[in-house]
Amino acid sequence: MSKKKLVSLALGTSLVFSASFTGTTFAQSSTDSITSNMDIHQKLIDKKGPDFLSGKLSKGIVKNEKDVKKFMKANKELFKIDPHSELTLIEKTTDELGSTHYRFSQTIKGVPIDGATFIIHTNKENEVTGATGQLYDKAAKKVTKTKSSISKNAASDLAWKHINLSKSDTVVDYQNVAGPKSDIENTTVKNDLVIHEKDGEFNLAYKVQLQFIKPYGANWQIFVDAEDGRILEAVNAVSDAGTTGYGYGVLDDYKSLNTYYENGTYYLFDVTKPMNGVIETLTANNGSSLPGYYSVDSNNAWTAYSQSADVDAHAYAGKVYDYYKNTHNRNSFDNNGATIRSTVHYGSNYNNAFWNGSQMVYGDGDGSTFTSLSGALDVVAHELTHAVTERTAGLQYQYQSGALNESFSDVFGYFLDPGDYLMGEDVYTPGVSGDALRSLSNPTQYGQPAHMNDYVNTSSDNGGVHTNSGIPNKAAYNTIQRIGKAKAEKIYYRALTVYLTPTSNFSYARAALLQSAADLYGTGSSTYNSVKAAWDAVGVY
Ligand code: ASN
Ligand code: ZN
Ligand code: CA
Repeated sequence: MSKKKLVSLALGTSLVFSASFTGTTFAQSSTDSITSNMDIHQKLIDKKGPDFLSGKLSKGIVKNEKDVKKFMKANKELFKIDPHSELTLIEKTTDELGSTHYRFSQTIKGVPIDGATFIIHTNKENEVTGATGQLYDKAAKKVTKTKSSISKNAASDLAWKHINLSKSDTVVDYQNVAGPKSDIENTTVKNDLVIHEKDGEFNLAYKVQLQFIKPYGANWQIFVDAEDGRILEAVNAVSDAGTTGYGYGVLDDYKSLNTYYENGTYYLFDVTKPMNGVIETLTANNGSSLPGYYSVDSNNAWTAYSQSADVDAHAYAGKVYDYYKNTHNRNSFDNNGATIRSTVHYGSNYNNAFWNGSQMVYGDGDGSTFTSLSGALDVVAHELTHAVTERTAGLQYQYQSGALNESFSDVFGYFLDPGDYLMGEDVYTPGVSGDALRSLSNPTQYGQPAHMNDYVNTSSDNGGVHTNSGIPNKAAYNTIQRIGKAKAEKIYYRALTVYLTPTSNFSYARAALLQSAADLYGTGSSTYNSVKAAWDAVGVY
């Protein structure tokens, strides 16, 4: 990238360089005659001055801070800063070899430049043998303000706001949740006024450090501009806790898993998504209290039979998250990156799965009607879509709006698992092959109506929400058959999130889907006409 320059070193009472530094250089042993027995390594970072310099750099005696600064002043071309006004001694130590290390912070009017630590090393003869670290030669000119305009507290608030959390969100409730817990119980907030450098820009900033373990392990370093409150940079220094494991699902299929390591234990805790929260999987251990306990493993190989429901709930929740994010740019069910929690092994022989308003819950089935319900991607998609519906259309869970609520969950179950038009086939009646819970293509096969003529008037099942969903399901099947999945999913997502409301009925859904088709593909387009025909065919106008 940048050209290599050989730097010649002239030895006198002090060090003088003849070359100017414009590129990253690593030059070994100057060929210059004067430097005969020198071994000089240097690495220069573009325009920032020396980074690492070693060798016998001075002949004179350097015994104290004053001498160090004098030495640096004499080599101003190299160090490029004024040591008297810009260096603050942080620490002076002498090691067992008799070397002394003068550790400085570069400061502008007493405010440290974050990361600008510079160390001068001397040997036991008090000769300078090394100069290491980072100095910013442009800082003194560029930094004009060293008094902040906003308060420290305001900066902390802005930092929390930036990561979409408040301090109270990070307090661990050890009563309810087992696992990842450490002995650090309290969230720590640190806040210091510094000069922040990025890409040659210098800004007076509050360096706010937010350290916590819930909802994910974090050591955030957030630089808040001390003049206008802008976020200059935000980095979470904790990323190494996220790990990748593997396991086998309910159908004994191999799966890679995003897990989390802490204190010798792995958790089904996925921190890899761009969420505000995480994807986490817990187990009720066949009880009925929620959320239960984190699923744990000692070696990140989730291979035990008893872990298969946990493996699938976790992996499939991630798949559904990815689907909504990648296909619809929706970040989790609330579109604000909320934590997706699943609890498996709920109850005993429990033949159901549900979204309870804040998390997903899966039974293991009784082994004949169902096996563990998280073992089916369409079931997981169905349940998580209930959460999406709740936060968007809000379809009331009774009669026609309830049947639409059910239908949208089934339809997105198909979008996630488009190999067939069946729902729940992977976990339904493990002893019988080829059957399912419901079918979009042939609702009547499982006792559902497929046309308004057969609409079931009942007060059970909240007005037949799992029965009459057959009608909009069949309309969805007709639509997908005519226009394909890619267009259909765009239309369905748009209708759900933009047009449908809590009290929408079938007729309204038809209108909402048609409007979405018109928005996306044009009124009267063949796509639009296909949606129309799909609903005509089930008798909904
Ligand atoms: N598994 C069922 C569903 O999601 C639970 C329920 O009746 N809501 O539709
Ligand atoms: Zn449902
Ligand atoms: Ca299916």
